[in-house]
Amino acid sequence: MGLDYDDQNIFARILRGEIPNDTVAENEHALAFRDIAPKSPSHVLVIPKGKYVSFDDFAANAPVEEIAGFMRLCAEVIAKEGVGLDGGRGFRAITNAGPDGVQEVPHFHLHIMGGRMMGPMVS
Ligand code: IU
Repeated sequence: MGLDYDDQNIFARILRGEIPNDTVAENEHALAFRDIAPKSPSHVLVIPKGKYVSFDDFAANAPVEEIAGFMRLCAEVIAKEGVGLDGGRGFRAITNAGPDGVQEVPHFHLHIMGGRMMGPMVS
């Protein structure tokens, strides 16, 4: 593990089953669930089950099997939501990190958003 991790953050509590979530897909290494305040018709968060604060923490410190499991779950979500380029219209995948990235929840998560044309990337 890398950066200091807050065990009481909301996604840690979701992973422990203390708070319900609207699960889209799950595997050994990651969980995907619908964002509680969706900003697009399809808005899914994919989180690793390990304790990683942010993308840089995950990319630097997660074992490769965890990274692979996480990425494969992202692919499953994209296919399930019908937004992949093999038939769908595409999507945006973003992650916010730290104060400048305006990250609210300090457990690494990837937003996968689709179902509408996205606006400018930075606002
Ligand atoms: P951010 O990348 O950390 O800024 O985004 C956190 C997201 O987590 C944000 O889109 C919230 O709507 C979402 N979320 C959630 O899905 N369930 C929760 O209980 C809480 C936040 I708190």
